[in-house]
Order: sequence, then C-alpha cells, then structure tokens
Amino acid sequence: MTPSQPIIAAPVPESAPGKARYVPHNCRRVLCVFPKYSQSFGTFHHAYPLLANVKALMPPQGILLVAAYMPSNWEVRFVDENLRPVSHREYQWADVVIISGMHIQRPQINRINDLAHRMGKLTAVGGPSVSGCPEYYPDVDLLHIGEMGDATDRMIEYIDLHLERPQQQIRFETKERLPLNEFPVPAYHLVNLSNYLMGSVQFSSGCPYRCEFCDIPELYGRNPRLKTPEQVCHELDAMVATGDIGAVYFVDDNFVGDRRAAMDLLPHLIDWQKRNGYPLQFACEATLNLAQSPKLLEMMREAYFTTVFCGIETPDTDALKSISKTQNVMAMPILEAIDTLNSYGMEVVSGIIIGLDTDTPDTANRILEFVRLSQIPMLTINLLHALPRTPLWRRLELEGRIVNDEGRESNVEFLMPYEQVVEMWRKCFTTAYQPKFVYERFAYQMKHTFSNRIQPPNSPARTSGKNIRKGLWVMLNILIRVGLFSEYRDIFWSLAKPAIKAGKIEQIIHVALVSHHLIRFAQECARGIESASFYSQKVREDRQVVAA
Ligand code: B12
Ligand code: SF4
Repeated sequence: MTPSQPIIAAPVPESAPGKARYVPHNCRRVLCVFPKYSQSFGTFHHAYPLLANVKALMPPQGILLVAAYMPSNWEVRFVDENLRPVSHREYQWADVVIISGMHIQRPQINRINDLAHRMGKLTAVGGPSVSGCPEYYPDVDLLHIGEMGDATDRMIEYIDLHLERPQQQIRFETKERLPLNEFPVPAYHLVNLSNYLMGSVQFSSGCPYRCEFCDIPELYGRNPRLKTPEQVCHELDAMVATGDIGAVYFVDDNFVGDRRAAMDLLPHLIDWQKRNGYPLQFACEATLNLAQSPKLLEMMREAYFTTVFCGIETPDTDALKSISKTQNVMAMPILEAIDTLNSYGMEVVSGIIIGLDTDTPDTANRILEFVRLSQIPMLTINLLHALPRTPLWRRLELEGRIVNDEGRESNVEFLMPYEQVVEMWRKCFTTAYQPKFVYERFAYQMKHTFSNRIQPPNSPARTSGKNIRKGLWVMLNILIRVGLFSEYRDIFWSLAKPAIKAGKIEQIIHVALVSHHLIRFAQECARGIESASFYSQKVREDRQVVAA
C-alpha cells in the first residue's frame, strides 16, 4: 500500500490553557498494549541476559501518557509485550484495546488488533506509525492521528458512548494539541521499572531543523513545545519512587532544540540530583552544534549527562548539505565537536547513513576512517530509508525512486547499485564492531571521556544494599558470560583487568554490556540475519525481541 503523502501542513496549534476535558457518563475498561519490539540495533536485546530482570529498553512514554490521560473513573491496565504476552483473560476483561507503536511494529500492531477483534473488542491505535501512515491499519476500528489533544478527547467520548465496533473505521485527527505543560505524569504505577534498562522522560517535543530524511518536524512540529522544569522533576520523582532505575533517557528529538529552555531546565536537574544524591545518569539526543555552547555543556556535566546521541549521519560536508543537515556544517570541524563533548564527560553515540546520493565506492572506507578518528564506540550505521511524511520521500517519489518491495533492505532506489550499497553497509557494520576495534574505542573513552565526569557522591541512593547487590550480580554475570565463555574474552580481560584493579567497576560494566550487544548484533549482520535498515519492513515478525 502506498502511504498518503500530505505536503507539509500548517503546524497544529495548542489548545487554550486549561481547556475543559470531556466528562464521561460510563465506566470503561481500557487495555493498553505496547507491541513487542522488532529486533534491531537500538533495542539492546543482547545485553538483557547480562542484566537482572531486564526485558526491554525503556518504558513506552506515548501509551503510558495516554493511559494516564484516561478518565479517572475508568479502569486501565497496561501490558508491554516485551515483558509478557497479553493473556486471553485480559482481552476478555477489556471493553477497548488501545495500541501504540512505530512503523517497524506494524505487523505486531495488526496482530494485537486481530486477537482483540476475535473476542469482539473495540480497538484503537495511536502513536508515530499511524500518525505518519494511517493506511497501514485498515482493520483497526479507531485511528488516533497526531499527538494527544482534541482527537484524544473525541476518541474517549466515542469509547464512552459506544461499546460495539463501528461499521466503518473512524479517524480522529488532532487539530489542537494538548499543551505539554498539561500532560499528565505517564502511568508509571502500571509498570515495573526494574524490567527496563533505563527510564525515560520527555521535556520537549518537536525539532526546528529540517533534515531531509526525518519525519519528526512533520509529526511533532518545528517549534519545540515544552514541559515545565517542575513537571520534569516531578516525573523523575515518580520514577524513582516506583522502581529502581539508574539511568534516564530524555526522549526529546533534540534536547537543545530550544537552547534557552534547556538552559532554564538544567539548574533544576542539577538541584534535583544534589537533593537526591545523584541517583541517575542522564542521556539525551541533541544536535552536534551543542559543542558550541560551553555554558550548556558545563551544566549538563554537572547534571550528570553521560551520553549524548548526535545524528552526525556522514563526515562529508557536501553530503551533509545535500540532506539539509547544515547544522552539522559548523565553523568547528566535526571531530573537534566530538572531542569537545568528550571533554565534558559525555560519550557520543552517532547516527550514520549509507546510501546517500553523494556516496561513492569509497564511502565505506571514509566512514571507517571516521569511526577510527572519532573513537565513538557506538554508531547506528543505517541504510537510507525513505520514511513517509519526509521531504526525502516526496523528492524520491517525484524521481520515481521509491521501491515498494518488502523483501528489500531499503525502499530507496540508490544512485549506486543496490548490492554494492548493502555490501558497503555490511563492511562498515562488521568492521566497526569487531571486538578488538570496539574495545579499543572504549579504552579511549575510559581515558579521555569518562575521566572528565563529575564524581557523584557516595549517597545512600547510589550505595544502597539493593544497588550493590544488583551491581555485583551483573558483574558476576559479565565475568561468566563474557570473561569465561565468549570467544573475545582475551580482549575483554585486556581492558577489564586494569579497570577492576583501579576500581572502575561501573565503567567496565557499561563497556561490557554495550560492547556485547554491538558485537553479537554485528555477528548476526555478517550472517545476513539482521537487516541493513532498521526502518525496513524486512525486519520480520519472526525477528521480534525474545526476552531472556
Ligand atoms: C525513545 C525512542 C525509541 C526507544 C523506545 C521506543 C519506545 N516507544 O518505547 C527505542 C530505542 C527502543 C527506539 C527504537 C527504534 N526507534 Co525510536 N524513537 C524514540 C523516540 C526518540 C522517542 C519516543 C517517545 O517516547 N516519544 C514521546 C512520546 C510521548 O511520543 P509518542 O510515542 O509519539 O506519543 C504521543 C502520540 O503519538 C500519542 N500516542 C502514542 N501512542 C498512542 C496510542 C493511542 C491509543 C493514542 C490515542 C495516542 C497515542 O500520544 C503521545 C502524546 O502526544 C522517537 C522520536 C519521537 N519524537 O517520538 C523515536 C521514533 C519513535 N523511533 C523511530 C524509529 C524508526 C526507531 C527504530 C526503528 C530505529 C531507531 N531509530 O533506532 C527502532 C525500532 C525499535 C524496534 N526494533 O522495534 C521513529 C519511528 C518512525 C515512525 N513514524 O514509526 C521515531 C519517530 C524517530 C524517527 N523519526 O526516526 N526508539
Ligand atoms: S536534527 Fe534530528 S530530529 Fe531534527 S530534523 Fe534533523 S534528524 Fe530530525
């Protein structure tokens, strides 16, 4: 099916502050389901067996928010299929089954919908996939398109007044978004946070840039909308109270999309950490030009931001211009920007795209050289994929270069021969994640990045008996599974021995966990098990993440 491609619409406005909400007449039972991930680089599934109880990366913000937004007299249950399947009884219990998800989870979303329909239940889907491509879900009863807002209220009204399935699909499209500062705290009380590798929090939504391949500006707008710093701290309180987590990821597409807002938030985060004894490490996504803001960087260091994902995409300036990623073309060269972030204790994670129109047969070598020089341990090296609702999709469609073949690694007709591009991707991926190369880059990070971090206090929050037991369990598991039984154990020990002697236990745990996932994932790519484009529908249903 060809997704509809609206030319970029006017930004969806926010509703007036404090707008009254729909008051329901009935009680309803709502079953919220988040579908299993499809196995991909970003899910970290190879690290889960090394950790106690972890079965998924982070709690899904979107559907937890919707769960929290439901009328207070309605009964709400939540199942994350990454933790366990939905039971027959739960489907039977529900009046309505509501689902969220990304394009890559499309088969799972449709499967949940079928199961619910078999029991005669009303179904609804919202989230980034249906918002970009409603056509992917022809059989779901209610489609929620866009962010939470008037459409959510109308959908709730519909569910309140009807229990039977509609004759025809009904679409609710957000015309007025709920201001972020009126978002409820996601329903963390419905999840066990210890089952997740990290917690997640949202501060802003939207990004001011217009990278050609990205659907964020069209899905979430170009003017970042914001929560208040108090709201963010309150959500951190709620998370810390509910479960034992050591890290929180800011899911904002660009944490510094509105620099002034980030500057206003950071003192609150620093205060929060100090008040609570620095229980959390923070990670975020940000544009590389963050390197030009020393004041922001200094505050991020003090708030204990330890990882920042930057969409570097390509080290080649002309290529960056051709994909409208001009925010990476700065007076400061890319390698210097990475060094700068490292000097504030932040490990950089980088997105890299292969298959751009500017690529040449030498691209793989240039990217590998960049990996070596930048010393970035983790790079999401991805084949270009045209996402619906992007300028890239529209350009390629005009040029007749969108290929709708689900057996292919990407839906783009590259300018270079397809096989050659896929081979370049495989070469980059499998070389970058050879155990020796990964460990070399991490050794660099330990010396040149981790050493620049603040030394958080030995507070009760960090050194509780529970935390120490958990750390010991993970360390023991790593020593057995990686140190004893992995084929790359010698490489592991060459870094681990001196690190353990120096008491850098937390650092070596991080290195071992991340490396293990990268190495195993790359080995699967080499065997042709994994897909080159993590956006591709080729990531099949049978490659869903299997929790250990
Ligand atoms: C954190 C994150 C992840 C995490 C966790 C994902 C999760 N959902 O738990 C991880 C790392 C696992 C991940 C992985 C991937 N991700 Co991701 N991810 C994100 C990110 C940065 C934030 C998600 C989030 O929490 N947003 C905040 C919440 C509040 O927004 P939301 O989910 O859209 O929810 C709002 C509405 O949509 C609506 N809503 C949501 N659900 C529902 C349900 C109902 C019933 C209703 C009424 C409303 C509703 O209400 C919410 C409030 O307005 C987004 C970017 C973004 N801006 O969202 C990308 C994004 C979702 N990811 C994306 C992609 C492509 C991926 C990957 C394929 C590749 C990758 N980039 O690594 C993998 C695939 C994973 C897999 N193999 O299954 C794309 C999805 C494109 C699409 N349109 O489907 C996005 C949009 C980024 C992008 N453009 O590249 N991702
Ligand atoms: S900076 Fe990031 S989120 Fe913003 S448009 Fe570019 S890729 Fe998308």
